[in-house]
Amino acid sequence: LQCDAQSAFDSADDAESFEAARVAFTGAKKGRLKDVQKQMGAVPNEEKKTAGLKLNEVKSAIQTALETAQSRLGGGDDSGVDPTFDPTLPGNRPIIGHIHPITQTINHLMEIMGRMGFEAAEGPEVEDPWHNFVALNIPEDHPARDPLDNFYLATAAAAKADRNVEGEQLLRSQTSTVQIRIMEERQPPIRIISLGRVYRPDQPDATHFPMFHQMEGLLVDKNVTMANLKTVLRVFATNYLGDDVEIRFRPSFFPFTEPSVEVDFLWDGTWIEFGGAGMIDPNVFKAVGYDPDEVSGFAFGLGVERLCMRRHGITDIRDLYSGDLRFLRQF
Ligand code: FA5
Repeated sequence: LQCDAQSAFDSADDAESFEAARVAFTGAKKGRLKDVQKQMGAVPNEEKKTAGLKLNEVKSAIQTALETAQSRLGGGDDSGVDPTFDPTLPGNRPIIGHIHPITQTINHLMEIMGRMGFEAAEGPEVEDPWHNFVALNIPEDHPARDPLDNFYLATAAAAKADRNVEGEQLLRSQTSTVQIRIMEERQPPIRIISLGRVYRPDQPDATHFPMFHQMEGLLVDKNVTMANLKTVLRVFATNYLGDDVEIRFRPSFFPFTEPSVEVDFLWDGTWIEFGGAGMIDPNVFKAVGYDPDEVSGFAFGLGVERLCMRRHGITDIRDLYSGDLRFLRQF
């Protein structure tokens, strides 16, 4: 038995043959050592001592052969620990991902506006023409409703004809829709912001993308003036872009504000538009059931991507949506 075991362990050259030898000789149930042990009962009393000593000798010789084979094959002890494992080396950092720069920007903007008392509100991305246009004083024949400037949801007939036509619903083209939804639900005073995605069939370039985010602001109360609007936008811009940011207001036109302005910041010597704003048009107040002689207010809609780009020195909006981790990991 001892000779058989010795040669079996000596000739074991991989984990499989080692395991076969281990089971054959030292296996708890069918191992040959076990068989011999079982036969000890039949040994006459006077020979028991000698036989016992011999058995122990064989057992320890087999155990030695087993351990020699085990360490030769690299198993070391059988604690399951890889002998090449060095617990003092630094570990591999698990890849857990991180928050997208636009989401980080949204959280930052909410925090700044929150300090000025603006509460965050939300509205749906699939809208009806009432909230996206009509209540915002954009009549049926207005060019802003053109199918070429909006993503209308296909009606069955339009889909069949493969045409994008003005239909029941569309992907909202601006967050100004949320102004209407909030005013329909609540009474003044109101002070909210709404941050979310909007969609326009714009040709992508360094400053345009067909899906982007806006931060809408709405404040309605008594005796609100254009000076209040300009102060809020200035305080916001210096908080987010730094005390030395230069911003300017240009006269403009939006159907839902009167007067209206466009707001620009200076970036490396060039004025870049980052939003539109103005005093709420009386027709909008009427559409939501407010009395324009009783209340006044302002609204603004800012491009979130452009703010994020200016703060972080990103020169192409498309980088934000390329999904390139080498770019995204920098934020
Ligand atoms: C509006 O969308 C108005 N709703 C803003 C407004 C709100 C005016 C409340 C008055 C009162 P405009 O179309 O200019 O305005 O868009 C606002 C900003 O969105 C732009 O200044 C720009 O920063 C951003 N923007 C517009 N189109 C794109 C685009 N394709 N990609 C990225 N950003 C865009």
